[in-house]
Amino acid sequence: MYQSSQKIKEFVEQARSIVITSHKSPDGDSIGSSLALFHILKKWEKKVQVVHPDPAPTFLHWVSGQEQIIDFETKREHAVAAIQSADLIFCLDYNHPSRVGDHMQALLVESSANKVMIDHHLHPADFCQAVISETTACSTCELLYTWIKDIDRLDDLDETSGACIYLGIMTDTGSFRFPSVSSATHEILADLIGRGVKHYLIHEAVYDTNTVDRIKLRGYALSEKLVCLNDIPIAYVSLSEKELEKYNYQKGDTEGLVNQILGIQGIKMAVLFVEKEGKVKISFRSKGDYFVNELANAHFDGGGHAYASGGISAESLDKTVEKFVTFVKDFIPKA
Ligand SMILES: [Mn+2]
Repeated sequence: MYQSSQKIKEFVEQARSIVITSHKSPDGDSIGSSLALFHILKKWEKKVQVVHPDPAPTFLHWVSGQEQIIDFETKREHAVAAIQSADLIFCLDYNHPSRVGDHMQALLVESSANKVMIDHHLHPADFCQAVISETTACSTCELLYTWIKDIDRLDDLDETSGACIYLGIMTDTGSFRFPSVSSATHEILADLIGRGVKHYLIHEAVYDTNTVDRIKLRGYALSEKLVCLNDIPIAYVSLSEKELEKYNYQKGDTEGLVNQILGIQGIKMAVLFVEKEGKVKISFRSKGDYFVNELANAHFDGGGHAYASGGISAESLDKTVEKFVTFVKDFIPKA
């Protein structure tokens, strides 16, 4: 990693116009890493712009610098101009150009700028001149911090950029609970708090943002719609478009609901079916020797990680659930 770190530092020193990009459907790690790097490069008096494929979700609007993100969806001309004039492009929290969406991907691929990847996802594609790709890292923010440390510039991290890094680590680790969290992760967090980061405000800003409708929808889903299958440790919830409307559904309102189902004692696989625009979106979560990506892949046109996958069905909500109940039996590990 040390060699790549130095090379990236040289790229930055030579660059006249830097663009920071990240993947579609921004999350805490993509926004956090992009804006942390943005604040640092500003300190180095670099010309730097952040260009993302689509706008940040409202629960991340508080992040310092968020309003300066140029998103390709609503500020296309500005975004195109920024990418075309860049001589250095950072690709943060993704490792394949397709992750930025068709239109932005074409621009990215055509650009003759040097490209730098900092990422922690599996199977990186070969499209960057300098790469930090560590699939065991808990987040891109952790790798970004390590880069800054490697090039001996930790003194430039302050409360603002530190909060961005804290955000990415917190959201990508389910608040520091996943196996990807190491002692090094906690050392980084301790250092960030030492630099003035108010960790409790970040937790509040991200997690204490429920609307009354959202809480009621989740209450309804869990009290009225939870189904635990007989004799097997699998539970699911299905929600129709009508039910969502009743609670004035907003994008993100069912976020994390599937994890709550997985949190039931003894449950090894949790599934959430949500009817949207005539299709059914499916979220799978699991633990132990239950691997949901195989099921998602075999029957629901999906895939993902072993313990967290997604799928889609063009059949009705009822039919989809019925199909799931039938096929899931083939994916129960033999004792
Ligand atoms: Mn990430």
